[in-house]
Amino acid sequence: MKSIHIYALTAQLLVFSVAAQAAEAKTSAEPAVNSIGMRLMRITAGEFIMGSEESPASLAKAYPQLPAERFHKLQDEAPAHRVQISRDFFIGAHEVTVGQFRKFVEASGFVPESIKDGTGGYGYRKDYDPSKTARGDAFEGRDLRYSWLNPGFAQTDAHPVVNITYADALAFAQWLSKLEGKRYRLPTEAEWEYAARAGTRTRYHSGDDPASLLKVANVFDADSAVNWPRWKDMALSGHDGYAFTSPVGSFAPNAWGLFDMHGNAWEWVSDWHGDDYYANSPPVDPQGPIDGEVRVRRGGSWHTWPFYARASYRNINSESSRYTLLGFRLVRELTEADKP
Ligand SMILES: [Ca+2]
Ligand SMILES: [Ca+2]
Repeated sequence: MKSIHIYALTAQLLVFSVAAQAAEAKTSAEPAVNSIGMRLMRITAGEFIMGSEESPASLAKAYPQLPAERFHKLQDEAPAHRVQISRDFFIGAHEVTVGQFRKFVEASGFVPESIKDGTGGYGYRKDYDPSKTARGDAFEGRDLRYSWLNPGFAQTDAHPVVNITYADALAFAQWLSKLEGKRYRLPTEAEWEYAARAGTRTRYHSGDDPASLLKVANVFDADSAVNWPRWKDMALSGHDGYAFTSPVGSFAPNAWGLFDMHGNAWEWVSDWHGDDYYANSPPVDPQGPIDGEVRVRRGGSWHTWPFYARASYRNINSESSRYTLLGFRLVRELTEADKP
């Protein structure tokens, strides 16, 4: 009897230890640090459920501030479908920072698109009133006074760079690839969501409750609402401490060591957007439609209402968009030296 009991206990411990190893294997505990000080986490290949099929009624209950019809316009998040990421990859633990982008511009002489095309970027100005403009936009622009160097509020080199176009992000990745002899690129939309979820199925990696964002994300909260009182009802209740962008890594990371996957800056991914793409996408390493009109951005921002910061939410921009809320993070592909 005793020996059977011991056997059962041993088997149980074995199961536990295999499970623990599998969870740990998703990411190395320590980030790799590259030649410009960018911290990268290794993400292990695996499977996940991409997208969401949450019912409009369930969403309406969680986000009572929004009009109910809003929840019937999320068809591009469905169907929720199994996706396999077939290869390990590294991804930035943080959004690309102002300091990192500055190194790129200084070393390469690159002129970002908002400056090159002579139309400028967007920015915050205290006495700018959206209701007095034709577009009703929350920010002033385009205007040459605004660019990655100036979104109208103070940023240090540790803040996420914004006012970045798709081409700007690609140029940064190309420069860094050449500098290191390794391939850097934007994440695919599937890689981004896989990394953001870090094994979770909930609205946020912090759970389903929008209030859980306070610990993990810089979003449109009571601090931001002071500057846009007309949208104060949409703000996350409580104070996350930042009315504008926050230094990257100011909040708790997800289970795979990634910071600001919700909030701070929206992040470009490489995919074109397709409204019905999830119904037809390949199950292994989907790359997005082969062409399209607009690219996808993910994760929400410091000016984004909690509903739009969900892990499954897909937002779009034309490639030449540059905005006070829009930045990026990079993936680095594995080299021979990285392979186990
Ligand atoms: Ca905030
Ligand atoms: Ca972000």
